[in-house]
Amino acid sequence: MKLLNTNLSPFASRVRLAIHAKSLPVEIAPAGMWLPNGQKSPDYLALNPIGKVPTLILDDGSALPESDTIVEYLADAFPQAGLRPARPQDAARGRLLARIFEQYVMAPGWSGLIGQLFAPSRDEAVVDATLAKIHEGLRHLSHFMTDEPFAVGDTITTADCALIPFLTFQNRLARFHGKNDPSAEHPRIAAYLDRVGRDPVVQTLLGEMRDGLVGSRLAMLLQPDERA
Ligand SMILES: N[C@@H](CCC(=O)N[C@@H](CS)C(=O)NCC(=O)O)C(=O)O
Repeated sequence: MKLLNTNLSPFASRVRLAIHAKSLPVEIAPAGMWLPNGQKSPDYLALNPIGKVPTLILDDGSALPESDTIVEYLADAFPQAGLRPARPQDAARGRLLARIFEQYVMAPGWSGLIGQLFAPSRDEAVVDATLAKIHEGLRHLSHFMTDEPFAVGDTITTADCALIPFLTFQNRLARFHGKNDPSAEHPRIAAYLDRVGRDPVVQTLLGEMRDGLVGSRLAMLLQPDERA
């Protein structure tokens, strides 16, 4: 199996966290280097016409796009790895946490913040309105989070694979716009990020995401002390 990857992508990072945390036998290949012209090349689009990263190439050569689907596939393909909690109610809460983030935080929030990255001048009203939606979604997320070591239980599961890269990337977006980390305003989420940030595998992932930004078109998301 081969993951067509870009390190800075929070979506590809979702899959890499699953691979790293469970030492899954999946080769990680740069989407932009493996194929000429990267993810918009005819070859890549033939595999994944959506043209987004990541894509997982299965052993039979077929292509699986979409980070949530890929992680769920890995959980099914390697059941012994424990990517999905064993108890149905725990597995459901894990899916719920990832879904709340995608549906009620990312969907109403990210296009506004990302669009403003490239705007000739920042529209504060758009940024503030977008952040208000993000905070509403984070309040919903917070409601269903617990004080367990990871999102569900004491090991990394599919929910962490979504929440850790997404929350971290979102904090970078808000910082670029001169705002506080959205996660910092939600104590349960802030405590979660603090806890998981001490895990060596998570540290590796966050380092990869940071390094992936260097020299990229999103390099403006690096903090001044990360640019050296
Ligand atoms: N829903 C997709 C989103 C993937 C996505 O948006 N990837 C970005 C990289 S962070 C991308 O490939 N963007 C290029 C584009 O949209 O043309 C997933 O979960 O995998």
